[in-house]
Amino acid sequence: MDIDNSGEGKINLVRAGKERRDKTMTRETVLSEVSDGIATITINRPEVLNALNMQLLGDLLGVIGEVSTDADVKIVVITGAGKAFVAGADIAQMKEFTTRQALAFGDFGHSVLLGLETMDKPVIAAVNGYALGGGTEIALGCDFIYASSKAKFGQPEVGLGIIPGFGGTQRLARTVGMNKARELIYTGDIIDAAEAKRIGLVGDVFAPEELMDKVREKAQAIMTKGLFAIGTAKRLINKGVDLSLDAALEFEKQAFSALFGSEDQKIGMTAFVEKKAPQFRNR
Ligand code: CO8
Repeated sequence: MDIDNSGEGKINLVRAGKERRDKTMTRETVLSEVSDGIATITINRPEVLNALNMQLLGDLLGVIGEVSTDADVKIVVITGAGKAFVAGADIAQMKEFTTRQALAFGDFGHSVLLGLETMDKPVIAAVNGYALGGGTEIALGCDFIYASSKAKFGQPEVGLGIIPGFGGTQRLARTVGMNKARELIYTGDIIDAAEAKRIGLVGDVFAPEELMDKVREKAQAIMTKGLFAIGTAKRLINKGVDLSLDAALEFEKQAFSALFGSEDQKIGMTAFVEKKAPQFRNR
């Protein structure tokens, strides 16, 4: 498929048919392709290992908005062009920031992460190479992470005289525990994919040439389930973590019972009783 890299952010329907719709929603530094219900977002500044500058964050936010509201998109995969996932925020741009500019940059980064977290569709990080600083933080904003055996993770910010500023001090601790997060952030150590899997940062590790196929296989398997229910579970997991257990359990009870008013609950349970595969309608 040809990717429209005009940078105008326009939607280009490449092939439209009853069973299959492929399209690209492309910006200058972020490519997006939708195929068979999966939107693949590729962060695309390979000449600087996909370092995040203001323009890239804006492009990414735009694409996240598009895929989250596109009815053809059921699941989202984020990866990087070239040998890196994202080697962090753009140090050359950040170097001259004032405190106020750094705050605005931080706000922008947090909006991107919240866009991934609050989207009611699963988002999988396919980490193909370096995911350092803001790169690990973007992966942490996804629902889970699969990695190439060549991937490397770390929060090296203290070596630059700053701290992780796109949520790393909070989401890393929530994912791998406070002790491990302190160790990684204080040392700036870079860990490989196997170690990232061992500490629970990464769900699974694949050979580099297999990564995207394996991630799409997992995405296809998830798409056979009730996506309305998955979106509800995502919201509960992400919101519940900041609530008291009592409040979170009440929230779960309400959401659980509300799903009995959905078409998918009738479809899923009827299919089970009739020993058929469910054809969910995601509503
Ligand atoms: N920013 C800008 N440029 C970068 C970055 C970066 N983060 N990473 C790599 N590049 C550039 C290099 O400068 C180089 O450019 P050039 O060819 O013009 O010299 C090009 O990418 C290729 O990089 P290398 O030659 O260094 O490639 P290597 O394979 O030798 O090394 C590394 C790869 C180990 C990944 C190395 O590039 C590196 O250490 N990069 C920086 C990693 C880092 O420190 N990341 C953390 C950045 S800080 C951050 O992410 C904070 C996030 C929150 C901000 C919140 C603000 C409020």
